Amino acid sequence: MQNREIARLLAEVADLMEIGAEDGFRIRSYRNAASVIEGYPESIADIVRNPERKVTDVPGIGKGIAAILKDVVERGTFDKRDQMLEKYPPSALELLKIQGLGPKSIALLFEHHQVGSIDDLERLCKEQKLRDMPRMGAKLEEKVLRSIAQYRQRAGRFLLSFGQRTAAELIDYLKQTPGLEKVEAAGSLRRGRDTVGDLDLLATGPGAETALDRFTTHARVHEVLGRGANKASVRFGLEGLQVDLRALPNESYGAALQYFTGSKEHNVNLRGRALKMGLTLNEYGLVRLEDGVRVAGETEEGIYEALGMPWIPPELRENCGEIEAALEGRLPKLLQLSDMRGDLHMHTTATDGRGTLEEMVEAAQALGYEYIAITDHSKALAMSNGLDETRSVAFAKHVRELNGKGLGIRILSGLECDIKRDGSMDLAEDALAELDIVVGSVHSFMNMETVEMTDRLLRAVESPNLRILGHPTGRILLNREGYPFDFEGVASAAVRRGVCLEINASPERLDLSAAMVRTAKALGARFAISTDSHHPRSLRVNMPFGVLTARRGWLQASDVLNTLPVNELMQAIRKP
Ligand code: DGT
Ligand code: CA
Ligand code: CA
Ligand code: ZN
Repeated sequence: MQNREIARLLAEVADLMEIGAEDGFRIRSYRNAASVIEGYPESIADIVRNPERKVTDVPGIGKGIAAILKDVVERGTFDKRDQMLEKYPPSALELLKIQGLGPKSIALLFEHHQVGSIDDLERLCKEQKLRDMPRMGAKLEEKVLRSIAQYRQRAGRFLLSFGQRTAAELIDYLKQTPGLEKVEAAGSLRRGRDTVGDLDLLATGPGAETALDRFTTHARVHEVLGRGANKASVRFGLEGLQVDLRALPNESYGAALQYFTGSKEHNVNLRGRALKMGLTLNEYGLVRLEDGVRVAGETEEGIYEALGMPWIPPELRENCGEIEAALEGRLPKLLQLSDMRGDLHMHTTATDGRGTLEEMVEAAQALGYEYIAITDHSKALAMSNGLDETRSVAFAKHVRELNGKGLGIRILSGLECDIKRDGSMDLAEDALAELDIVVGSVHSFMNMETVEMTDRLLRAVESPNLRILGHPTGRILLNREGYPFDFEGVASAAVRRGVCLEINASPERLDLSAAMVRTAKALGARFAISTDSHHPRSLRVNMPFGVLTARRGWLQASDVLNTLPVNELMQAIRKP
């Protein structure tokens, strides 16, 4: 069992215990253990099984959790979990994912109405029964109904980062099949969508059919959904992500890659174009209608070429004008990861980061960056030990001294300054003026009405020291919608004020979304792609997600602030 799966079991039981209003101390110890295990570099199951090791040597794992881990490794569950699942159905966990309902409310609903599923909850709201419950009201019914609709939309989808990890694991495994020539992922994963529904793997070579058997017998396959002569579908891992694998002949591999990469809308448009040229396009190839001769199919490039256009990068294949642009020779020269020369949003141990300033600098140097901005939180985030004016000014001075030492990388003193409820900055402007760069972000009071939130952000971009609007919508993928505001209005104000919009590269955020990036670009916006790292390794891990999102938004290197060489960057962010 993988660390991630063990962590999930613990976290789920903690959630159920929360619904059961059990001892907070114990709940916290489960959650802490889950977070330690999830981030632990070695396999916890291996340590538990190894008689020469003690799992209690892992920091944060005590005797109680160690006993649970032994149970989990031996039988896939543990006593407390069995107990909790007797008391509450597993579907109760789903209820926790509905925004607006905390564990206390769920416990109440369970007690009074035996609500065990989302459907039950929906019915209760529609029958207006929530309003009779303690501390609930008609407004909550509305909110819960909205949250349920949103939940259903995202249910069954997974973060791109999770899809990529799973695909990489399976591809590594399948590659060991003798005679397999190629295996790669198509579908939304290849297009770089922020979430994926399922994985679409393609394989070719004489070993491709053997690979199907290897696939369906993988140790983490929970269910084989189907197995045909050249296709198999499975549910993979505890999360139950569906994965399809297709075995293909070499001569139609390119056609299949094109077809299964999608998007569906892109393919429909492309097929229409083919028909006008007297050609038919499907997953087997591109064929001339009059005489049935195959004109392309082995490679994707060959297909696009035969249709009179250059190869279109998968990130653009959403039928948003890319085919027309390709035909007219005006596809953008998309941003690449290697264009990135620095990172402008990260945290350290001074607030809620896990790496010291030195460790972050080292990680950035390993990436060959010219500069990084350290942007810890400001004082409004008291729980994260955010910086006040005094600490912030001292930090700016410290960074000036560090840069005097010739580190080979420029450190920018920065701050992720909270945007307060009224749109003013959390720290006084004269303190902010001491810093090289200020990222302004909303972290609180996200439930404002559209007009108020718009005013708040419009005021924020007027701050003379603000350079970047951080994670502009506040969304958390598969979890929380962004707050509502007039995006075009705020983006236009940002353009006028020379404030960049962040593409937050954390795979849970990807905020702005690709669609918003494209809208803002049309308004003349400039962007910063930043990892929001809370750990040194995130500098490397997150950036590709930000770049993918930018590419999906049609961005070129010139649209992005942190592709600039250090001198030009310092010019671009200088004080008026
Ligand atoms: P997902 O899995 O929901 O994140 O999104 P996709 O784009 O991976 O969609 P999926 O897995 O249903 O199908 C993969 C690709 O296969 C899709 O992007 C285009 C192609 N495809 C699937 N079904 C159809 C179809 O009915 N018509 C056409 N033209 N293409 C299809
Ligand atoms: Ca898919
Ligand atoms: Ca699929
Ligand atoms: Zn933030």
